[in-house]
Amino acid sequence: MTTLGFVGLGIMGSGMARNLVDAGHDLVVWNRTREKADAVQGARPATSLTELGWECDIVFVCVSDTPDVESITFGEEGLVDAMGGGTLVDHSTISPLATQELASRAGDAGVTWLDAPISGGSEGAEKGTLAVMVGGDPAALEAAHPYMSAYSSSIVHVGDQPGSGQMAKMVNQALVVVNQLAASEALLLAQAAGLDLATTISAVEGGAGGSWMFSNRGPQMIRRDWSPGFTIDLQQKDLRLVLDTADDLGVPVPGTALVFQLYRALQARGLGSEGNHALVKALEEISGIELGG
Ligand code: NA7
Repeated sequence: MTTLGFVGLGIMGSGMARNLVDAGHDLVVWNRTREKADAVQGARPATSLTELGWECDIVFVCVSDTPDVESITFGEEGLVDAMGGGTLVDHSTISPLATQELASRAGDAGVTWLDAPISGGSEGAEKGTLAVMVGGDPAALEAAHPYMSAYSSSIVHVGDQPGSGQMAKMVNQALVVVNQLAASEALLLAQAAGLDLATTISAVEGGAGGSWMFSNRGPQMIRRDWSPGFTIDLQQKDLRLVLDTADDLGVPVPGTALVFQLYRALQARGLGSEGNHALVKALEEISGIELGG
């Protein structure tokens, strides 16, 4: 039986790991804060990254940012060296350029690196309906695919070149935030017009203006429930990557740049741990209109 490992049991990773256990896979887990590893019932918590690396054939990683992936894979405990072979599937959203370097170093140590960022929010991780965009060796993906299906309903191989998956995620994040901006201003418009907000969502979500953000985060926004499916702080980390990548490629991304600045204003107000749909608060400030007000 293939032994799987999962490193990083935050909002996304915990749901994904639970789905792997529910699908009957043998799963070893590790998380910096140990309690989150103990909370995944049916999985075996490892005492160190090294132990996890020794035991596992395929290791999934889902941590915050580029330096975090670097420290887990090539830091003191050296997950990649401990694995010594097999496949590492990085579900974190990190720099495409750094991914190319990490994949090359992993290859030198006999480990195949797939960059496989995810989209679909905490709901997607819980329900097993994430979209995964993958870069790297297609044969390694074919071998990992049956396990990844436990938490994904869409797995697309974007390219053989490491970093291709991360590039596709940049595209995804530009769509996410511009749709979030659209959802925010549309709901404020409905509020100012005196429309019933829930009814308005039902009326328009199936039309040409509908989006995942509008259907999933719109109802949360009108309840003023700012709990995160994805935090503003992590969204900003991704937008920095999008802006840097677009700058390198010479592509103007005015919508993404505007949202970056609006989130910056919310971070300055100490709201970085709220969900990315709290973007509407920046527009409420500008307009003097409050959802549900
Ligand atoms: P969360 O809920 O903030 O979880 C982040 C996870 O990453 C969590 O398990 C953290 O451990 C772990 N982490 C962060 N930095 C490190 C370092 N340096 N070493 C070890 N572990 C670390 O984020 P999400 O689950 O929403 O998102 C994860 C990724 O998916 C991110 O790239 C998104 O853009 C997409 P902790 O529990 O804090 O000890």
